[in-house]
Amino acid sequence: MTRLFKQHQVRKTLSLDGYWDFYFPEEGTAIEYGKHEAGKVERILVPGVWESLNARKNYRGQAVAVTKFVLDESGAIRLVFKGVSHTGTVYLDGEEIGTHHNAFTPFSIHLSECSAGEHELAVHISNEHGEISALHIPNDYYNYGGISRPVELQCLQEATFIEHVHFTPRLEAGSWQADIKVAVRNMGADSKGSIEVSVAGAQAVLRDLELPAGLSNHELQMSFGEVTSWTPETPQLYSLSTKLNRGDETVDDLIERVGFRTVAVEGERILLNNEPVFLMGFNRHEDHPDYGCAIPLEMMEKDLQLMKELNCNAVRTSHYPNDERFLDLCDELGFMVWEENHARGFVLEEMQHPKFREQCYACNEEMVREHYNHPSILMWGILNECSSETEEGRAMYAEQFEQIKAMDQSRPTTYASCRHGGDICQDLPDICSWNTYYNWYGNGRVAERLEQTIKKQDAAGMAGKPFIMSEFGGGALPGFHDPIRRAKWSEDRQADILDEYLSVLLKHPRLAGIFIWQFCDVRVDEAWSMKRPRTMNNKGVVDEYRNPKLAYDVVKDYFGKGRQ
Ligand code: ADA
Repeated sequence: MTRLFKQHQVRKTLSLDGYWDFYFPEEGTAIEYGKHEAGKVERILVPGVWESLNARKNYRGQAVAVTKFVLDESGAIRLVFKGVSHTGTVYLDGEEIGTHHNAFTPFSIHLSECSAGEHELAVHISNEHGEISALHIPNDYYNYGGISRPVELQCLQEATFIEHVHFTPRLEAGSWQADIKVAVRNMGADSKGSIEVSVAGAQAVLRDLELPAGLSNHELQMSFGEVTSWTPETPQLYSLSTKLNRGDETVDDLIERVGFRTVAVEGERILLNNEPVFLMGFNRHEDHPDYGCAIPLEMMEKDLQLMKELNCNAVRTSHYPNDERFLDLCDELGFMVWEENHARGFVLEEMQHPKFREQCYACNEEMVREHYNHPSILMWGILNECSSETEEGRAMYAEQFEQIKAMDQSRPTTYASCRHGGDICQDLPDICSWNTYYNWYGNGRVAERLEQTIKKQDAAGMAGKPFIMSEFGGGALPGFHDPIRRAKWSEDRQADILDEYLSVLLKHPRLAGIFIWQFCDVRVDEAWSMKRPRTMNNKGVVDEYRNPKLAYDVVKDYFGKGRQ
């Protein structure tokens, strides 16, 4: 299942999930498409990662994944990959048809003609580090290999189809309006058609539209009568149906799910539907020992139910765009989401990787374009803990914020900084966010250190803007207890660290939100293993199997009481 709702009634879709044949090289790390059948074959369930096989637990390299599908009728098609980890080149019947970098954003390939009958679809996949990727580097989480999110075949009635629709709600004098943008891709010759949009009982039609070859954008405004606003307490969703018509015939459609809500920043507060909100939640990685980053839907739901039980209202998708089914669940369950692009902890030299700019640009574009309609996403984040203390780094932060604002003016922006010594980018985002580990990496007192951070960063450009504590926490090895609660890595010490933090943060008037680092323990790269016992980042409040640690009840209690 690629989404939690049906996206098409007219366009035919076929899931390509299921067993795929993965060919691995016998020795070394290289395998070539075309000669792959000489390799060793394993069947892997898609979505899935090869690390789910014990024999491939530590395999970093390449594979060729192959499946077959049958087309009943010839015609235009679209292949949609929701996530290939991390770089994939796609072949249809032996011919290269596309390539994509970055595990955490979807991509699609459209073809104006594909014959009826059986076809072979193959993806040459790599999860290697080095030249190939500026974003997937050995990191404090694991870069898995595989087809980690769903794959879908779409059979188009014509070579013209609705590529995406963006819905932007506005609240004007107490009544809801919306700006709607429809992007139509025409793979054939210039033509004409009409677009019909319906949502929440309202309808609009754009008639006699020119649909030139390539991509064309069409805009309209709509007004609404009685609708229920989307809030964490009332996460009301509406179906937005868009049809492409030729005369009386509907030749293509796209259904999205939207919510009526606005997000704004006013002084130090974040406003949802003009009311201040306080974000209280976790940083969450997509990670599980059995599934890697290819978390099944049921597991995503379980994570969110646990977060509900912990009285959270928010989640940060650290450190990359998440599976859209997770975002669908957040929309339904009323979570407020900070979604961010894929970049963690780059020093300047890493930001100067020859592919960094282009890969970040693509990631931002795909993230905003594909996740635009989720009402749960309240803000876009970029470049967690990158080089915001240098002029060169600043230029990249500025450029990426500009790129995002050009695509979406309806959401505020932020980035999580740890450059306490000399961050020079605090003027760039709408919201300033800081990662601090006052009583973990250091032994400071939270109350005192927080005042110092606020004073310093207010002077450096944070004054007058919302301030989010985007990370804080400490590590605990599951089952390790220290009766006198002093030992680092004990569950007791972790519980005390969070207790001290939460007692201070939830009382402090300057904060607009807090995100604990982190929800669950996650696997890290081998390169991090010497500072990460068990080769895991152990700062989860639940372990990697989601079993609660001592800190669980502490957090539940504080979040239950909320802001003091
Ligand atoms: C950083 C970083 C996280 C994680 C954390 C930690 O703040 O953003 O990804 O590495 O530190 O556990 O130290």
